[in-house]
Amino acid sequence: MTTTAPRGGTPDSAFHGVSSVFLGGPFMGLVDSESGRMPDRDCQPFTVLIEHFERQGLHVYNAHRREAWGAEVMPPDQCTALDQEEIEKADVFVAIPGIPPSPGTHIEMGWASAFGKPIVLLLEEGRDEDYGFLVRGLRAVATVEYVRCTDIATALPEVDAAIRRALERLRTAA
Ligand code: 5HM
Repeated sequence: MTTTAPRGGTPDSAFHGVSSVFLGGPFMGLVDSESGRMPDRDCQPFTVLIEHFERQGLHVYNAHRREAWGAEVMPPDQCTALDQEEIEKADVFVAIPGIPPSPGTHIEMGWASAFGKPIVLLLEEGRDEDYGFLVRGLRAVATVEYVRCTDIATALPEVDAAIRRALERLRTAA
């Protein structure tokens, strides 16, 4: 497996040498069958993270926003190819694996680890047992930092610290 310690990056990014992040998480399971969109409360963790990262000068790859929160869903072949391409391009991978597990996000975690990306996984506080063994054990084979929280909006400093730890681990390993 290769590691891809980020190089370059925009000068104004708050994370040295990092210019982009891919943000994954539960999608189709959250789309309301009547409205055809994710309810606002389920969009909130993504919008909070997207705005937080963009304020820090990062380019954010995110399918939920790209596909209008369910209103403009791409066909499977298209979103799969695009997501894999964007994860390979991104300097950092951040994801919410989800309870219940998001199938697409689990595939993406596999890609991100195989690409050697620094990974931050956002887990629900006190629910470790509800995550798959390979989610909890991903740190054994990849550069993974876990953040456990109940409200992502109040955990943003921890998310940033976890990104920095993952980047540092990858740089020292390179
Ligand atoms: O299986 P689920 O829908 O929860 O998968 C969500 C993940 O797959 C997201 O992180 C997103 O990047 C990707 N995805 C996508 O890009 C998933 C779907 C639908 O499953 C989609 N576009 N239309």
